[in-house]
Amino acid sequence: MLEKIQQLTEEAVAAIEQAASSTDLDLLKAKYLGKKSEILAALKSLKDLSPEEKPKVGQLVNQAKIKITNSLSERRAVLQKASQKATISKEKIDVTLPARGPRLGKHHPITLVLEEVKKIFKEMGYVVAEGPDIESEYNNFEALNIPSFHPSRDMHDTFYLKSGDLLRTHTSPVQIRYMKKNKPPFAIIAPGRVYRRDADVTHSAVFHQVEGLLVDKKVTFADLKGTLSYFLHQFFGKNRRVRFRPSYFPFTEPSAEVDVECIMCSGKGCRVCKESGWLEILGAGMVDPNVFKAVGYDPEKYLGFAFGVGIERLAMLKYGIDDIRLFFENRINFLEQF
Ligand code: 2NL
Repeated sequence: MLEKIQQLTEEAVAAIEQAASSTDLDLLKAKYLGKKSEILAALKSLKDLSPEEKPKVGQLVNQAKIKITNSLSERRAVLQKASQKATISKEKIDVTLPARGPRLGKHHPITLVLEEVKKIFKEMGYVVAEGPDIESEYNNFEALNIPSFHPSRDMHDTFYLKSGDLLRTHTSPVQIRYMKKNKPPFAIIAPGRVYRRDADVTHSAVFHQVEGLLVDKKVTFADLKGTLSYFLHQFFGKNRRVRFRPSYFPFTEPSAEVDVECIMCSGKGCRVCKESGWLEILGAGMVDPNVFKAVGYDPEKYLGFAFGVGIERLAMLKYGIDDIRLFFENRINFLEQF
């Protein structure tokens, strides 16, 4: 009996030292100290032993229980430490790793083109002028020699407010305001939002325009040609051909439209330039004497040239975008490309 207990104890301690997990330890505890264990059975059979054997066996069983219990808690502590160590090394953070970069936003393509156009003209000495989106009928039309029967005065092209004011249809009124407040010589550009009552694949009800105006005592059509050719060469590249065609605007005389060699086919003819090899980019002309009169300038004393350019059109050509609505939908996968 004594030998058997001794042997069980050694067996239990050896098994405990080999245990790989706390579940193993629970099983071993049940096996060696549990209700069905041989050691407990030995304790139960004490009553059948002789008086000399009883204390010896009882003492040994108690010692065995203590040994096994100690061995269990020692092993449990060892295992716990090991698993803690494993968790720590698994979850270790390398603080020397470089930080993740911030998710930077991008400029909207309209902003990029507006800034580029402004930069080119600023380098030529032009000053940026700005004005309100809500304008008077006088500043938007009358002062620009646009008679009341002119089609662009039609309700279908202009957003009118109840007050009789309107949303500016071009940024020309900014220049009217500037002329009323300042004396020549000056050179200004007026960038900003403009509004028209029509919208489709190539027209948006809200779009962006840059107009320019230079007024001085001696200004010629050659100055206009040189300035606009230089601008287009800066914007589209020095090798793009440009051409000036006669045209008509109520606020300029003579007037011209300016074409640039097609960006897509370099003049060969394609879908974008409707097989002509040319793209219409700018409207321009010498300021009409009636406009000078409307702002109180003497048309015998001053001359000037003016021009207007659509920013969406420039951006569509520069980036090869075929639907104007993409500029206003603000889908992240579109905006991320610029
Ligand atoms: C176009 C045509 C143009 C102007 C705008 C202008 C402004 C004043 C006086 C005279 Cl204050 N003219 N602006 C002149 C010619 C053409 O724009 O096709 N724009 C996209």
